[in-house]
Amino acid sequence: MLKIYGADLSTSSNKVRFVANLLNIEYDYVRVKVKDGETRTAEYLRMHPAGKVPVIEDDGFVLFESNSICRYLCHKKQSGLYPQELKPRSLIDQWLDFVSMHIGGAINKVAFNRLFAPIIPVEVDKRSEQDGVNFFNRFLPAVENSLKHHPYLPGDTISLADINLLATLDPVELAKLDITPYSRLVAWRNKLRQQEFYTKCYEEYGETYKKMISSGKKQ
Ligand SMILES: N[C@@H](CCC(=O)N[C@@H](CS)C(=O)NCC(=O)O)C(=O)O
Repeated sequence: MLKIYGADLSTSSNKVRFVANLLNIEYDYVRVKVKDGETRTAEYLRMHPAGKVPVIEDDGFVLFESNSICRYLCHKKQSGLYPQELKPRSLIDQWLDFVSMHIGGAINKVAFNRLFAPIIPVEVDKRSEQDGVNFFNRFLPAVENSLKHHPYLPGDTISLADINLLATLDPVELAKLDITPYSRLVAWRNKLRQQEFYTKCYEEYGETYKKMISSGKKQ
């Protein structure tokens, strides 16, 4: 059976679980305790040379990087989430790259400084935090605009690009980033967050987050 090595606070790990759930792929979820050094063991580093989550192991085949893993799972199931046709697929790639690079990059800067730095603890980098807020405000309108033209990010049907954006946005409330000015994005997100592929995973994830924040510990 497919094994997903991940951590509850990892949006990249949750993205892989969302896709596996959507594709009805059965999996064993292996919770990796990052703070206890489980990603630094020789055994783990053989799977991921930089010691990150997520990683999958599928019948002896090992793969890391969440977007690559999601593409692999879609290929395997020949899923319309990531279709074969050149142009629709390229539009999905475009949004995968844009969201991971620009929106994910912005949220990571803010979330690191507002949520994790005080807990680790390391000094908060105010400049990096502000850069994150500025990039977030600069790049969100591109997504809102795309949702003006069709119900999902690249087109009329749900795609891998939507799942990537959904997972990427998960920490916005905790990081105090405001998405309410983007009404189409908010409606799109609310619709997807009610679906089982998401709720199944988010219930545990949300609980872990709350515990982490209230106990001041990183999981
Ligand atoms: N681009 C990677 C990001 C992987 C990543 O940064 N994972 C984080 C959790 S979201 C991690 O493993 N952090 C622990 C560490 O860097 O030691 C992906 O999408 O898989």
